[in-house]
Amino acid sequence: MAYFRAMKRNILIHPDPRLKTVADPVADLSDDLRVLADDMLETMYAAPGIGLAAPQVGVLSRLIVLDCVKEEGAPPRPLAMFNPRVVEASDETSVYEEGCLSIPEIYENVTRPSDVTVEWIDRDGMEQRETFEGLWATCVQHEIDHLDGKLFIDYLRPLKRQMITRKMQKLKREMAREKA
Ligand code: K2U
Ligand code: ZN
Repeated sequence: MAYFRAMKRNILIHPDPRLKTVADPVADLSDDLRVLADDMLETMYAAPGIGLAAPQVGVLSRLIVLDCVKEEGAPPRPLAMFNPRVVEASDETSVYEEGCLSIPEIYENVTRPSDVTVEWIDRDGMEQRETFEGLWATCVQHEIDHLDGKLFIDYLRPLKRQMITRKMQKLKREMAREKA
């Protein structure tokens, strides 16, 4: 068993065509994909964030990681989900002020089903099925949206979305100037 050191990855900033692309299903689990999941978890914790999807680090595969444990001192619960899909969603909805590591410093209210049942393949290749509520439900839906090229700003009114996109384009120009 080769041991890999996790390595932080760069997070793509909106607008970027890779963030609007539907990611490909994972055909076979591999050590490379497990390394990617570990790198994504390290990147997520460092951000900090509570979720991250592979397209956000430029990999168009259906893999997300999340750890929405909020209680201080509670043990972390890092989850890696391959080919996750929502199989049931409550009619009841919740509103949460969402952010996104690919759209820095922007927070807007998004309404989503309060509870979702998700099926996925875990890092051992086992089929998993679990029902999430609260922040976990919001986060797993936000991440699965990323796999379908959908960003939380797509739920906002067009004018507001355009304003945010222009703001991100300005930020990217400034970041590029700093690097130059
Ligand atoms: O996908 C991402 O960009 C990671 C988001 C996931 C997320 C956004 C909104 C609501 C739940 C999850 C990052 O975690 S944004 C940072 C953050 C941290 C704590 C709570 C909410 C958002
Ligand atoms: Zn996001």
